[in-house]
Amino acid sequence: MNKAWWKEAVVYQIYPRSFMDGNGDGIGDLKGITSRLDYLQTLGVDVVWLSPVYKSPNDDNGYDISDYQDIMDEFGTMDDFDEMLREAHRRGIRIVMDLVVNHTSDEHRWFVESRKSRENPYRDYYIWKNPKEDGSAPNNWGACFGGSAWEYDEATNMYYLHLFSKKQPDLNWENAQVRKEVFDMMTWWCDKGIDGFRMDVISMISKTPEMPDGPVGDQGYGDFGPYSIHGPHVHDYLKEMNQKVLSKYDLMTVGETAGVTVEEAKRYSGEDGHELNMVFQFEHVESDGKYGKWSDQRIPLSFLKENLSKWQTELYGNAWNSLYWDNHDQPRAVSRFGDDRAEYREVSAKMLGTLLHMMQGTPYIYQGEELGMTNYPFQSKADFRDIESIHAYEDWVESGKVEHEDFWPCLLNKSRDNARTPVQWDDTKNAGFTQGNPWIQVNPNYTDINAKAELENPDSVFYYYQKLIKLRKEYPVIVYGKYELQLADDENIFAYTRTLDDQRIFVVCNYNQSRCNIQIPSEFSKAECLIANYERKCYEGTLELKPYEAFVLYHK
Ligand code: TEU
Ligand code: CA
Repeated sequence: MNKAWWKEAVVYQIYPRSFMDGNGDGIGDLKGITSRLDYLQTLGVDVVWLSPVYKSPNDDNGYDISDYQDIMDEFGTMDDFDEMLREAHRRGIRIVMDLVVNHTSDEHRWFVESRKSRENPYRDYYIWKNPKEDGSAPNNWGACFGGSAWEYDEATNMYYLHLFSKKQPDLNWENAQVRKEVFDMMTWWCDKGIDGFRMDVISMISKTPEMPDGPVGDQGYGDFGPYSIHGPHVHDYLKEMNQKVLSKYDLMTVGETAGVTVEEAKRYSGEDGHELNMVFQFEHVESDGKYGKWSDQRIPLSFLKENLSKWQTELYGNAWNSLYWDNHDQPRAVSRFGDDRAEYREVSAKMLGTLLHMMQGTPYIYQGEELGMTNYPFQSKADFRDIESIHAYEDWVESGKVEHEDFWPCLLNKSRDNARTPVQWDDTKNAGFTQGNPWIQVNPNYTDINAKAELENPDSVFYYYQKLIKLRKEYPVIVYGKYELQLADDENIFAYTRTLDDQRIFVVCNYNQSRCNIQIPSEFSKAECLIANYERKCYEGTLELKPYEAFVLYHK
């Protein structure tokens, strides 16, 4: 297996709107990020993935870009960006940018031109189709944020495609000119000195030209998936991107590839390096739907074990994993996979950190995860800011499909806004995030859960994460070792070994609140304990594991 810096790195995701407000307007910004770089250095992360900071009308919080080479007014200026980049590099932290090129904003000048006339030179930058004979949309596809994926445009009597909101028209990647614009723009950022790209829904850039109807789902719309995910030319386009841009710089690249299978992942991120370094797979976070993606269930251990082990085993030596529990589109890890009740929040957050960080792949920490931040107790629809959550409530409840009582717990459990409440820095007003009015509410538990308190407490989740990161740098077996699931049928324990030459680690995590027994294999009876979330003197023989107990044993 090839060695690479991005295989040894730990990534921290910043959602700028919610990270730190530098000027008191209630919205996180670039100066705010720069002011907290010391904190990230203390944590020990190597890379920051910055969610979009480009010019945007914020229909989808920056994932709708109106100028790829300018900064969103609310986040500051290009000078602020350059300063942040410089200050990050000075601390040995690399910056990976979000690349959102499946679609632009409808306010991007390309689209403003494109919709003017059928003859406009930018017309073919987007995907336009004639109405059906009765005037209806060209096919039955539904958009990710509700409604049809087609929007009628009166000026030219045609529809344009938008897989997300109608303010996010899809770019036409079949047009060589579009690809050239995107590659030039990427080159411009690389020349500025950025260190890589996280590529938004990159698996969707190639559509089957015929665009047939998809199988009809709960909402009455057809699924575009079979004709837009891993479409006919996606690998050609990424190879071209690699050849024309990526291969010329020392970058880290990660594709957001909803719907990816192991086989597809090997194509996107094969060791041969013709496309991307790694991809995000979604199976372990998207398997729990009750109403579409909405659900109120905790993901069962048996599923996690089987699924994560599959990715660990099948990509081994072929492609590289990215490891994550949460991000800006997912609920908080400890609330979803752990237990956020006061008694268990810290131990279960540490257990989840152990389970993930000892696996093979590059770990991603979503802002606040290192503090064990929790989901937000939303009270009513008015508390939501996220376009997806608001539309979901309208489409499921206000339409009369489902009772409020049935849907509400699912929305609470999975809303993207759970991840988007401000980072809790201290116990002063607004958790120290802003002096103004925050754009989204601060979780009321900030008086207990905040960075300042955790930095003062050697047993905090923060220092546990710091140690996990440090261990990865000290023990090559954590980066490169071969994974093997242990105790496959145990109903409480997620255990596995990693092996690199004569080095072995044994990772033990009690996923549940119930106590349970484990027999430590004699091979590990004289082993060293690298990290643990409870104090325990001896790791030999039969142990009774406490709720959410986790530890890692090492020998060589
Ligand atoms: O998300 C892509 C994606 O696949 C979404 O459907 C995601 O699964 C959904 O938000 C979860 O319900 C990316 C970005 O991460 C997201 O923030 C954007 O809204 C979306 O693309 C459009 O750019
Ligand atoms: Ca601000």
